[in-house]
Amino acid sequence: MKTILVLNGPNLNLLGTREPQVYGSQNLADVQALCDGACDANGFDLDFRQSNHEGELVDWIHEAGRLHADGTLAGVILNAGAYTHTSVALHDAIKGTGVTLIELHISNVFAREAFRHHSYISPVAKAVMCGFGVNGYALAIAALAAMQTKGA
Ligand code: CA2
Repeated sequence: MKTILVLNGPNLNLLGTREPQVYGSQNLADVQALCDGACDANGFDLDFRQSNHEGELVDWIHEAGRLHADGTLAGVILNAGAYTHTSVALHDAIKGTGVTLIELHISNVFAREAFRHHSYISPVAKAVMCGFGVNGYALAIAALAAMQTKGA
């Protein structure tokens, strides 16, 4: 059974504590449980992590690249939080490993402030999802399952 690595960036540990109109009322543990159910339903193991530190996220992308090359990792779902809009380091890490990665945002970033419209992740991501709320995580897991089946 292959693993899906779900990575969450800065401040996502605060999910459910404020801005429910933007991010909903579920917390990160709820999101992990949602991902667990979606991985069970699609025949994946789940590895779910969160960090407020850019370098730690870079290290985890490198680790994912090794596991992807070994054939034990189906792909990465990355909600890089605000690092989406700032991090050349994450861009380079994803590009350098060649890992299959879905960029995910809970909110529709294009309906928000202009500084959220640019992403350093999108050019090196396999696909980009935003605006589906936390249910986007389950949709992204189903999308990775479909990619495995169709070899996309
Ligand atoms: O919509 C998303 O998932 C974002 O990646 C969330 C980031 C934001 O910087 C991106 O532009 C879009 C922010 C995550 C912080 O989330 C919090 C939620 C509730 C309370 C505090 C922080």
